[in-house]
Amino acid sequence: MKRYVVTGGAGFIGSALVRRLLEEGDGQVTVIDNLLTGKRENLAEIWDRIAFHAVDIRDYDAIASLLRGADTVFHLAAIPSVPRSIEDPVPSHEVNIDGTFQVLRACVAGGVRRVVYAASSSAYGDTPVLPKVETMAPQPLSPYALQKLTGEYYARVFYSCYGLETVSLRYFNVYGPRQDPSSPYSGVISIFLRAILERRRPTIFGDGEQSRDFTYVEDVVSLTIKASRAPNVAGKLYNAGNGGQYTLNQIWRLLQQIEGVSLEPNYAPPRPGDVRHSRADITAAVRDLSHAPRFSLEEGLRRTLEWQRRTLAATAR
Ligand code: UD2
Repeated sequence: MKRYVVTGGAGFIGSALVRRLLEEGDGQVTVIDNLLTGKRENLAEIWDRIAFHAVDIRDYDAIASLLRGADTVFHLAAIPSVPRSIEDPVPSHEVNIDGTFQVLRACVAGGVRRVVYAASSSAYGDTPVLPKVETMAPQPLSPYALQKLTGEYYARVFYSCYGLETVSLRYFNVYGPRQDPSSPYSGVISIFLRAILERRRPTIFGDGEQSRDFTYVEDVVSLTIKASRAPNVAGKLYNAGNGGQYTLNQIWRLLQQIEGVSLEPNYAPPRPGDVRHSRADITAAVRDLSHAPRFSLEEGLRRTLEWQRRTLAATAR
């Protein structure tokens, strides 16, 4: 039986991927996660169906034995967040760059068939043209953006130099159930949803007219699995976005409508390293990977809101 390894599999996106791999049922699933930002509870009801290892990807010896002989390694382990990488750059540098290097090296040594690497849309920075196409020159604006870009370059070089099949997917602002709203470094949608449910005013950094291609987690998971199977994509890079573009002000207005409340946001100075506008050109992913995003922003927001409502109610009990 095939074996899949998901690094960062106890995280928000990783645990959604693990669930989907189990649903598809054609292989065993090993999860590697140091539980720094990941959580065991993200895997609660599937815990007995996976092999879980609380291991850090910077520990080569520990990961090498776990990656050996795997069919596919989905490398999602990372320390996310642009502001976190600015305020505390050492851990994110070590995990996102050194950790990725160790994963790739262990995959070569262990004869892994393919690695799918979770890259980031932040690589584009503020290049003026929208939508962002993979052929554009990257322009990282933060340590986090640079680190994730370095991971892409490493992935490509491990294909050209060692023949390891790698595919990089630039995830575009992924949101959905299990995204933790409690940290200031969390994705903005999770923070906004918690605020609206608690009837609090959110803080918007800047004028709120910055825009993002918010992508629902299940669409990213589908694409990630497609990237692990598609022919003739080794060494390549694809945008993993929805193709849409919403400002933060639009998102907050929409949430107020859905919940039937009126709450004026607090506006604060823009964050350093912040990108102004982001939207994916998904032509290449549609063509080569049969990418087909299914979730509109409204639908994704409603699902995520319901998950947060249930979680809040459960913790209040
Ligand atoms: C970047 C990447 C994204 C992913 C993510 C991982 C871009 C365009 N996107 O997301 O693909 O790799 O990093 O962390 O680079 N904000 C508020 N109020 C808050 C929180 C955030 O106004 O309480 C703003 C923030 O200043 C930014 C926007 O919301 O303008 C989105 O911030 P985010 O942290 O959700 O994600 P972002 O775009 O840095």
